[in-house]
Amino acid sequence: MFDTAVIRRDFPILQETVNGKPVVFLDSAASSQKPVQVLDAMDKVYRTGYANVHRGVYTFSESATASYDAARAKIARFVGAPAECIVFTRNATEALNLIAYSYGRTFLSAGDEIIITELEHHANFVPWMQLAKERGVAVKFIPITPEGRLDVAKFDELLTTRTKLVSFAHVSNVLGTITAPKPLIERAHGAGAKVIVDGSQSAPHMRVNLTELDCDFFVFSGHKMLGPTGIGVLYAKQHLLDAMPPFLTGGDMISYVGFDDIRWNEVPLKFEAGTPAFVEAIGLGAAVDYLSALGMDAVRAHERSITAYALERVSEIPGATIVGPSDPDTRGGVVTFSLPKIHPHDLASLLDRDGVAIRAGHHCAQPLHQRLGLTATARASFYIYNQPNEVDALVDAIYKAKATLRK
Ligand code: 7TS
Repeated sequence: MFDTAVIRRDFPILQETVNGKPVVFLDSAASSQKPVQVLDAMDKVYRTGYANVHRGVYTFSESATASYDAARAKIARFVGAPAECIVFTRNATEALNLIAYSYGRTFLSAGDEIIITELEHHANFVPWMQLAKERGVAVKFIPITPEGRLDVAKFDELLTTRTKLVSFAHVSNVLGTITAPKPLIERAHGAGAKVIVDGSQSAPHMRVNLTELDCDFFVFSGHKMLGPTGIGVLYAKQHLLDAMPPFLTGGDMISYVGFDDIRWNEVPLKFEAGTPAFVEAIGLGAAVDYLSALGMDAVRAHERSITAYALERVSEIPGATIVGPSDPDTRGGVVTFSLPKIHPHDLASLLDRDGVAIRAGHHCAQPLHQRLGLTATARASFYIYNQPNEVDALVDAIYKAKATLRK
């Protein structure tokens, strides 16, 4: 296990104060903070070797291109995939839209079915509902159990030869539920369907090996895993990338453009039209180096332990209801809860007075909140830099807020 106190020294923002209090940052599921190693890697490109990639034959362009390619290779190794199968996007949302536009609109037609789940983030919900509207495809939902797990028996009932795509989150950003992807992937493949795993909340927090997992598509965002904003990843099996038409077209994604004919570049470049966010990709490469040096099993063990402590402490608060599985072995580092008669936005504002940053609202999962019978919840989420005394600060601030609101 690593020493959180040492890690915190790498994060300048964690030395900041908010409203005169040391910041207690408990919103990493929305976006994580960045270590100096990532900031420096990006700064170095801008200061010492910046030029557009895949264009010049001069030194700056060649070194930026080499660093961009090296970042792709690192990220591929990090998730156990070949580098050709890693497409850079802006974020997980864009990666899911890419699949829906390119794969979905080419290979799905009226009468086909897509299975998603009730616990999805809007990013893995809205693109499929749009596709359904346009193409007459049906979307079905794997329900959740009262504990917030996927009802796998229901999946077997929904899965038919009409199912063309199955898409689900590896870890829920609200419930924390770690879904068990492997059996779902095997069953979906048995029925001839392709599988998308939304790894937005798993890739930052646990070891992921896509060769072992054998899903067809996997998506995640760099900014949730110590990297900068503006860079995300789509993984897809190479034969699928080869078969899929481009999503965006223009420069860089072509091998030949003439008046008579246009030919696409090889994958993954076929899906990277225009100047890519290569400095951000290099930053994400540095983030992956940082996480790899800690070891993803150690990252997971740290989060499991702080989540277990948070579940214990928050559940002791009178009236607090925590959603999602109670067993920390099967949940990621998010603790989402509600308190009777206190709106989560009021709670979050009062907590901010004590320097405690949590997220309040529906967390881009309105259908899930409908299922839970709640309009909004409060969420504390953890990462490598959080420590148990921050859980104590959260709980103390909640008691203070309850007293202020006399609830
Ligand atoms: N999928 C899941 C499971 C997520 O948690 C998120 C972001 C996304 C997709 C979309 O990621 P983006 O980088 O494309 O925006 N989740 C959250 C959250 O829980 N709070 O803010 C963003």
